[in-house]
Amino acid sequence: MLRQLSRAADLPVVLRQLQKVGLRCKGKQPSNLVCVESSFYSTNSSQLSGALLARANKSFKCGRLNSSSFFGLFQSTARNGAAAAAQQTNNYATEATIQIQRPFKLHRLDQGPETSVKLTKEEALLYYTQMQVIRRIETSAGNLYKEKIIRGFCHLYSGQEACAVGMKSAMTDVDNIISAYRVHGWTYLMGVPPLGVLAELTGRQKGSSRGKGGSMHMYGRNFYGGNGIVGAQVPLGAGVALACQYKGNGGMCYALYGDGASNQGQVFEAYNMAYLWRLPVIFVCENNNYGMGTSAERSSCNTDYYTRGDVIPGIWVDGMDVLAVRSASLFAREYATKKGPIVLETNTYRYSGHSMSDPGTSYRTREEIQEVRSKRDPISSFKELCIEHGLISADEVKVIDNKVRKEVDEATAQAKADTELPLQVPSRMKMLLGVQRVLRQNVSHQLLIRKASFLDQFCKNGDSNKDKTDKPDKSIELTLENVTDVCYYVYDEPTDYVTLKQSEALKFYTEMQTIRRMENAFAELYRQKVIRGFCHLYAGQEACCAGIRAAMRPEDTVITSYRSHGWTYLMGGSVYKIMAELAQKQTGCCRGKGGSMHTYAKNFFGGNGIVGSQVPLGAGVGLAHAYRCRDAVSFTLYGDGAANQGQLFESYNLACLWKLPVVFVCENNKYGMGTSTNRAACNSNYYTRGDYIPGIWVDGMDVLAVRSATEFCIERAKKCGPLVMELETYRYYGHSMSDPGTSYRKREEIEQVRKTNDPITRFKTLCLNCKLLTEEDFKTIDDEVKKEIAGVVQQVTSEKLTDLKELTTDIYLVCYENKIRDTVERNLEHKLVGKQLVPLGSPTPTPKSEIKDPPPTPPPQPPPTKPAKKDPKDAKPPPSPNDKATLPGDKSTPPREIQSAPTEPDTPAKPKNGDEKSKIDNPSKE
Ligand SMILES: Cc1ncc(C[n+]2csc(CCOP(=O)(O)OP(=O)(O)O)c2C)c(N)n1
Ligand SMILES: [Mg+2]
Repeated sequence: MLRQLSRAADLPVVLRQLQKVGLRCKGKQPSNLVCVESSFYSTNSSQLSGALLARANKSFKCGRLNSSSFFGLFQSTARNGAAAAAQQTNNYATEATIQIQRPFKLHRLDQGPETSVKLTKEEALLYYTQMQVIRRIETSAGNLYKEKIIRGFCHLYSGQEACAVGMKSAMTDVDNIISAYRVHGWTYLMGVPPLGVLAELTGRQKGSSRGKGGSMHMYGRNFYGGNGIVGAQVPLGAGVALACQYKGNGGMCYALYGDGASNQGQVFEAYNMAYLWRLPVIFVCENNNYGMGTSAERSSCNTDYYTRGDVIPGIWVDGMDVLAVRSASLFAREYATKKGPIVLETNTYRYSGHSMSDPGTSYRTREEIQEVRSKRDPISSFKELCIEHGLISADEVKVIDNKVRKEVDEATAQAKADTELPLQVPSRMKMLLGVQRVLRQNVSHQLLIRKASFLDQFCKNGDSNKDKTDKPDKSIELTLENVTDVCYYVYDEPTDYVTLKQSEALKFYTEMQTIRRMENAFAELYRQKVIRGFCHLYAGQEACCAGIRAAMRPEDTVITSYRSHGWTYLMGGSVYKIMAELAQKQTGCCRGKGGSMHTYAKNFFGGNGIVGSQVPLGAGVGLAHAYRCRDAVSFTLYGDGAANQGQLFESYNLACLWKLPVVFVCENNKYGMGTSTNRAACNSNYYTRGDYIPGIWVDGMDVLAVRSATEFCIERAKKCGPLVMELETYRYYGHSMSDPGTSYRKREEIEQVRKTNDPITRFKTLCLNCKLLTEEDFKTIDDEVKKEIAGVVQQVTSEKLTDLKELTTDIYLVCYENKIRDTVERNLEHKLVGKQLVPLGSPTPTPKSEIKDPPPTPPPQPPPTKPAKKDPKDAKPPPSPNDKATLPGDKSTPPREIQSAPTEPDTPAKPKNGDEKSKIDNPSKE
């Protein structure tokens, strides 16, 4: 019977049965029953939804289904007491108009869901019963778990029932749902009887997955299950919606996830594609305030989850109010099937711990739980509302409660008594285990690390930013126009009034011209097959790196993608070393083994070949700056294509939450390989996509605008945390040398940019117009640069290729092991206490308040002392797994080498002895 209540398709069958046994409803014409029956068949509805009932009744003009009749249906298998209660219902209201108590909050919507809703008696009975069944199943599951009859993972839904019941009531037969691991309730609502749920939990044959799926893996028609991997179901849900769109069946998909999962990159990727393709998907964030034991505030930079879909509209709804959820779901369904994705945030609460192994009271108080139970419980508050409006009587409630308890108890007993499937490891599973083993072994071989020992020789004269001229410097004042724009949360903005010195102008021009000619030379060498493999050129984008570099301080760092030659040069690499690297010569900056995408310099964390991978690394570098109390900013660059990647949004979230000194720089050159921004991004205003992170749009073809914006960003990032700076720019060559670059854009488009917006020409014109530099000055620089590049080309082409024997040297982790461990230990030698750096293990106890609230400005760093080069023999042995990091005030573990001067960060320590060798041979021992 309870199963029948969850499936509208069964209603006609039940009605027929009732007709047979003469349990006809008082005052109800048989035609009404027939009419309802046919309406359900004709709409092929799977849901006994109030909304659908209403719709069906309206279209068939057959009046309302008598409330007592429905309750009669419910009673058909109930005992006499329940039947008696039903008789009393005739004195009660059959419909009420109810005002939603907590108002909806809207994001990017002019109009929201209905706030005044109708509730019929049938609906009231249905929702109340469904919520009670879910609660009872969960209570039973909790008890079975304590008895150790249910084992493994088990996540209960008690407290959240109104979300599922409200959403279900808005579904039609062609709609779908996919959720996370908290799915017992949904499984029941989607047609599995309580026995199917409970037997699955106890691992018995009558379980919905024959006892092999357990708590997280239950399915039903149009129900794509529980999914154990947090967030994994969200892109899948978008995929199910794509299937609906593809089939054109008018259906949609609910993709449910929690507040914890909502910070996952894949959620943002799913948002992006869903909006771009206008998929009929309702993203539902069930915000129960905790992701395992982490409160929403501690995990999310923005806890208004309904606003986090970027351009996707969103609705906040009280998830403890089944009618509010129903109203929002009906609205969202209409929206999703007509216009595309929408986000619902259902604000709810779970009473149990995260799973059965979590008591749920270590990160929140018992009082908090008790308060929600007593004031906002979705079932009690709905019951009170229904009684208040005369839709259900107290007796009816008792009847339902008894019936639910009895049926769930019976199902529990059956689930316990049922048999298990014979325990065999299916052969496919055996195969998987084998594959897993192989994979694990491979991972240890893949721990590659970059070799940076060449940096000292490689970086020319240290800081390339140093002015080279001693001439008295002339300067001009300029007003920049329409070159920057700020987005929300930035109350001040970069200055438009800039000063440009003659020396700076010479430097800008020289740098940009060198990069341009260097890239042109690489293109030519590529055609001659001197350079091979991947090669991504930066011509057209020179103002981006030159502008940022000019504003950077020596301590600031940069990490970028594979389009990195210009940056390598500006961070201290010589044209010669870069070119030799690309041409696989031993004299290259990575001895010819890194190639175009893997070049490094001091404070330059390289080119990175995996699209977007440098973004979390850049955030990590920002974290290191903060951790070491350095006054440095991490410039983290990526392209417009990478800007849709999930890892980017994950990095934004943590950088914002922890206020890391990171400037996220999106170089929007209009194309990600051959895909234009408007085909790949739901929102191509990249500077607005950092959620709570402020953003700045900058004309990336104007080197002065970039410099001004960067100066602003540095100051702000130091004080307040991350920013997003979008540089609008253009690349002249194809994506890489294997792409002619003209199949997805017209030659005229490229020509047009070259003619009207070239960063070098623009800068030259400006300097000439302001009479800061002369044609003569430019000619001199042009000639010098041309000569230098030509000389380097000649030299590099005549050199020998890197010997193949060197292929694996300087590559594997083990070569650098001591270096890494040394670094880690060195960084643990001091810690900020109050305003002072103190050695670890210092006897001075650290006042708690100082740990919690570090002062805004870090203390001055001790002047860098260059220690004597370490004798490899003195290299410390790697710490054993038993070694613990020592904290300030911790006297139990004696600090190691507290007094030793910090070692030079960039000096590699060599592998110590045979121990290391044995680790090379047996990496799996690690
Ligand atoms: C993870 C990953 N996916 C795909 C690729 C292939 N790929 C290389 S570059 C690129 C486009 C990136 O475009 P964008 O971020 O705009 O940078 P741009 O090349 O324009 O500088 C793609 C898809 C890759 N290298 N790594
Ligand atoms: Mg691009």
